[in-house]
Amino acid sequence: MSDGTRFIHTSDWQIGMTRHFLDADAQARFNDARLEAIRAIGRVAAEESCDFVVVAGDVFDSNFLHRRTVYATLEAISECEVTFYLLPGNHDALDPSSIYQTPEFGERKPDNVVVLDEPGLVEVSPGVQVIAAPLLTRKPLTDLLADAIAKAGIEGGGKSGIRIGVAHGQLDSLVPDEANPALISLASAEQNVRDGLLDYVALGDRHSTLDAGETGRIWYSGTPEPTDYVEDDSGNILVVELDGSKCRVEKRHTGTWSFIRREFPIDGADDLRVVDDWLESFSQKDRKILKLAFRGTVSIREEAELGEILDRASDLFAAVEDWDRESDLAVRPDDDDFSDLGLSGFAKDALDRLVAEASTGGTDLDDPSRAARDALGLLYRLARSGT
Ligand SMILES: [Mn+2]
Repeated sequence: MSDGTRFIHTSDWQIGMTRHFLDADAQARFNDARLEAIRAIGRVAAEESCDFVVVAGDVFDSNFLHRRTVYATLEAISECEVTFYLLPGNHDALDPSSIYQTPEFGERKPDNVVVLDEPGLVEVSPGVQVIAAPLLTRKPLTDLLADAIAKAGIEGGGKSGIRIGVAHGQLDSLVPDEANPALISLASAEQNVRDGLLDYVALGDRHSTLDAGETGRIWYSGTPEPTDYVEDDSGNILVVELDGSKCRVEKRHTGTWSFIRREFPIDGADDLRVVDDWLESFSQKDRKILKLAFRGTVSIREEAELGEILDRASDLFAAVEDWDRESDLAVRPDDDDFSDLGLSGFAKDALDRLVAEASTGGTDLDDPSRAARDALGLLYRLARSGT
């Protein structure tokens, strides 16, 4: 009988996730990083002499992935020396279309993979049990952790050994949304911990790491590779040690990608240098996804320069997105924007008309002055590249 164990808690691998702002090359690197995370987990498990790994849901981003992706996932796990217990989450629910029931998964499933495909108790190592709460449908209608505990029939009785709850979904304390019947009750999870029915609760669904509630034994691991801008602490796994009455949880950073949002005030050429320096300051740019907003007023010349800076960045970084909602950049033609371009004749006439039109203000997409400013920006870049 065991009174101690060490294991890895991870979740939300989202293998196969696609992001619309990544081009084909960047998407391929993003996919690779998610597979590399599995190998990183295997290395940490070996270093820390972990007994097993629990993946608390959303191993796969979808039930409909190319079999190449399924193969690659299972290959990566098979290279690790511990057993991985995979819980179906909402993205990879154990419904009739489940990826876990496809021939490609079944035929290539290595010996060190166990799918937690039924609610209830599973012995994962001598004296250590998991209470699994798999999603059998994308949108469950009850608190599946509470259901799994009820099904396991452990309430009231004493226990020997160690018991770990594994579930996927939001805690009611985090999403006060009474309309969602599937929220996991934090109060009852904490009560089960205090009563000694559960020694630890491994949760998935939130992509940021979180120590939930007061017990120090109920955690979201977060995703091992970031998936979005809104995550405040993603790219981690947890090494959990349960020993007698003690619980120690150590966060280990595994993420190699980052999502970064940033807003810049722009009011002249110096501010453009700030943007350029900030972009240059990053290492591993090909694993950084940026969303940028600019506020202020620029001349046509400065707008064109900003365009060049961003064009270059978009070929250096994994992606550079426009943060439209937060952007408010007014473009004002200055007389000296075009004086050194040496335009004459009909080009000069067109230039003068565009400048007059552009000066009428208006920022709506269909405003003629905006079209005139865009045309001026293009003229500026074309004329400059021709000189
Ligand atoms: Mn997820």
